[in-house]
Amino acid sequence: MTAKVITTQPIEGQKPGTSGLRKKTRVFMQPNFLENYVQSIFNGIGGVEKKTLVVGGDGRYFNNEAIDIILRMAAANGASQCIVGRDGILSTPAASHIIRKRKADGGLILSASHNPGGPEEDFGLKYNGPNGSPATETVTEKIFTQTLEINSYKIIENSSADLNTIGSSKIAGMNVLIIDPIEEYADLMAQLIDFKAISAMFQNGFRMCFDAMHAVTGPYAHEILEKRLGAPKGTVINGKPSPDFGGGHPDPNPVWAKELMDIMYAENAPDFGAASDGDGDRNMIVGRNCYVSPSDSLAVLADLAHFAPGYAKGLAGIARSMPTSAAADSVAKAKGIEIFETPTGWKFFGNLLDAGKATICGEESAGTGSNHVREKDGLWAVLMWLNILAVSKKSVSELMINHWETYGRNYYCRHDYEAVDSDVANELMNVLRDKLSSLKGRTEAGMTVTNADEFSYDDPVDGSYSKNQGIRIFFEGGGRAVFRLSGTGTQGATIRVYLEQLETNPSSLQNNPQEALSKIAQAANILSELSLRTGRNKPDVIT
Ligand code: VG1
Ligand code: CO
Repeated sequence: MTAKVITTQPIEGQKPGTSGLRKKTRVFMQPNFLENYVQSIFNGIGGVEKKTLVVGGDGRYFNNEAIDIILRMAAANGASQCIVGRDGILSTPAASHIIRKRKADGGLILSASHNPGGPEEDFGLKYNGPNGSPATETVTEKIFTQTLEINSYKIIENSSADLNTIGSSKIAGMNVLIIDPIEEYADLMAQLIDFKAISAMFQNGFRMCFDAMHAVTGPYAHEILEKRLGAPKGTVINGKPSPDFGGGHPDPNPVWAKELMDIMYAENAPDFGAASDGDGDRNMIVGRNCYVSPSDSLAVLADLAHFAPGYAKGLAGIARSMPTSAAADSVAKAKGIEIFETPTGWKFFGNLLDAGKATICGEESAGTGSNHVREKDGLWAVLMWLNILAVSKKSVSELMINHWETYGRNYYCRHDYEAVDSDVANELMNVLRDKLSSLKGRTEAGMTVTNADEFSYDDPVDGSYSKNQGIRIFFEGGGRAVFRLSGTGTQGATIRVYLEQLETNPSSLQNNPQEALSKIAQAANILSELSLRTGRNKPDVIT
């Protein structure tokens, strides 16, 4: 078994986005597409000779074929070992944990996350560094440069590893170690979270529904919730990972997790509902008749994290992505700790976590996590909520009302316009960018603009600078609208419009968010000319 050097040439469109490279599965399956990208990752990180890599994915269509290619390429490039999740499956947070715990040199995670899977849907691949964090922009830039210059890749032919059996085998000189990641992940959770308090709560009849959405967290949730915490069998629904996620979008929001929403808003609903996404890093939290917006969830977790043993000493700081609401800022202010505002994407939190500046991080897109790994972590967030519910002995809606009464409520929602013609979307952003300086003082739909800018970020740890990270329009009275183009879509452009309004009047804390935000939505539409330019009168998805 010797390494073959295969001649290739650059393939267009291999620029990593918000979270690695995502494309239609068919594109990834084209000759040399995956091979070029994997070799470019290896080249971009200075080679993999004598290195140990963690490899695994969310089990979507093409997962194991892609792992087979990656292993043969890693062997041909001189890696000493690849650690692979059994059956080729690793949740994203578990992959991050395994990289850190086993001191690997990095990892390759195969997932398009919340995007649907299947031969006609999406596939993705991203590289995480030795700290377990998604590669920073400096590294993804290097990888991208390699994709433009590549002329050959190395691969071992005619060899493959058995991914289904725990233990070691060899591809050429490289060791392939198949592990069961669930134990290791569950043990980590048990260190951070008060499992005893949660078990007691389940024993007292607390009822929960966890929707794994046919995605990667099913086996983890069965193990932790039903086995270790003693929740009744049937607590986890859709718990068997499937290559096309049962034909749905594994995106835990009220639209795609409708089955769970229906359960939680029915008569005799359970006390607590939760869901996670394709690769297990996102979460949705819903109480009985009470959906918790991800930005609010971050704020509550940050506020009450000390209920969990892993955070009993308090937090060093909180970090949130820019479009996430300022609910967490109010908590940070009250606690006298620092709040960091980063561009969208978990890769921007890695440095803050490594430097000990932030303990808890979150994004409005249903991602929350802490310094226990370097990815957002869906099940962790769910367990933190359970811990808080068990210790506080309050319901989700009681906790939310308490929170709003203390800090005010940041009404929040996101409108997504999907599969918009890319030229139209870019033009909309360009025109809006050009008129930012003239918006101040303008009033539309009764909302007066106090400021408008384009967000950029100076990383306080490594000094790197990231520009063009979203257009912000601020309104009198604490309102805000943000415009961004998605960096994870695979078809045309997705325009995301993020709407927020702070409310402190005690009698207005329990209104319908859509109504509370309707004036800002109107003003945002007029100022951006969104309907005019796209011909769309309503968003495809509201979360
Ligand atoms: C989206 C979210 C972002 C998240 C990213 C990856 O990116 O907005 O907050 O970090 O997905 O999440 P974008 O560029 O499409 O807005 V996951 O769970 O899909 O890895
Ligand atoms: Co995800």
